[in-house]
Amino acid sequence: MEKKDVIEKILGQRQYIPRQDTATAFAPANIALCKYWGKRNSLINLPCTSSISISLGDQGTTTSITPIDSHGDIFYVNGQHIPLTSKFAARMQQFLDLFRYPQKKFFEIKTISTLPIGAGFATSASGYAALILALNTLFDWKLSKKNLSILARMGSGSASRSLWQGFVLWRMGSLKNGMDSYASPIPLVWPQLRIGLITISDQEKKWDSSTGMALSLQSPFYRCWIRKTQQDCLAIKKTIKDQDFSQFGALVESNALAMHSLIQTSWPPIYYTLPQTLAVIHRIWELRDQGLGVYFTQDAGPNLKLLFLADNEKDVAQFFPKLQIVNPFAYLS
Ligand code: 2P0
Repeated sequence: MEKKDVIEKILGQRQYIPRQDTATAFAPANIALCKYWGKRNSLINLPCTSSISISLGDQGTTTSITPIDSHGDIFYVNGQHIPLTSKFAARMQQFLDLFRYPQKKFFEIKTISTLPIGAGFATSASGYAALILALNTLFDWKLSKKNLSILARMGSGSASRSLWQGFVLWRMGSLKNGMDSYASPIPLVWPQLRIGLITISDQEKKWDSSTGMALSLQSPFYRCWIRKTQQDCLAIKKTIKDQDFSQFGALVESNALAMHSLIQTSWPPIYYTLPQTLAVIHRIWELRDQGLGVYFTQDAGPNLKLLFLADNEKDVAQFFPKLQIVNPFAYLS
C-alpha cells in the first residue's frame, strides 16, 4: 500500500487549490500512557499495538503554511531558518510531496514549538498534526477528524493522537491500507490529573523513533512487549474509567520501563536514558516509598514526565523545582 493510494482514498475528488494565502493551526503534544513502539508497516506507519495518550493542553506546535513561487520549500522553526538538507526539513518535504499542486509547487512552513524539538517531548506528533490541520484549512478540504488522523499518522505515527485534548486512543486496526488505524478521544475526564515535565536534556536525540522501532525487532523480548502492551492498553483504560490513580500510575510506569528494556536489548543497543534520568527515577521511587503518589513515564529521549494528582502538586513541585506542570483537562472544551 502506497501513501499516494491512501491520500487518493481520503481526498477523492477534493482539489489542491488554496482558499487563502496562509493557513495556521495549533496541535497539542501528547504523552503516551501506553506506548506505540513497533510498526507493522513503516511506509504508512501502521502500529503493532494500539496506544493511549494524554494531550498537553497549550504545550505543542503552531504551524503556518503559505504556498510560494520558489524553487523549493522554506522552513522556519522557532524563527530560525532550517536548511533543506536537515533531517527535519527532508522528512517534512517528503510529507509535503503528497500534497503539492500544479500551479505553485512549494510551501513556506513556519513552526513554533513550545517544547524542545526532537528530545522526546512528542513534537513530531504535534508538528505533523498541526501541519495536516493547516493543510486542511488551506485547501478547505473539510475532512473528518478520523481522516485527518489517518493523514497525520502517515507523517508521524503519534501525530494521529494529537488532534484532540484529553485522553486519546489510537486503535491499531487490521486493514492493510490502514483505513481503520486512527485515533479518537476517550470520553473520560480526570480533572485532578497533573503531568509534570522534567527536561533533563533538550539536545536532539541520537536515534530517531523510526530507527529505534526498527532495531527493537531484534530484541529477544519483542513478542513479550507486544503481548504486554495489548494487556496494558485495556488495563490502563479501565484505571482511567475507575480513576484508580495508584493502579494507573503503576501500569503507565511499567509500560514505559518495558519499552525501554526492549529498546536497550535491541541490537545495536539504544539507550535513551542518561545518568541524570536514572537519578530522577530513583528519587521518584524514594518519594513513593515515603508515601507520595508520583509516577513517571519516559519516551524516546532522556526526559521524564511525572504523573500525580492535584492534591500532591505542591509536594511534587517542591521536590522537583524545575518541573513544568500541565493541567491537561483545563483545555478540554
Ligand atoms: C508514543 N513514541 O507512543 C511512542 C513512545 C516515542 C515513545 O510515538 O516513526 O515520532 O514518526 O511514527 O510517532 C515517537 O514516535 O514515530 C513515539 P514515527 P513517532 O508516543
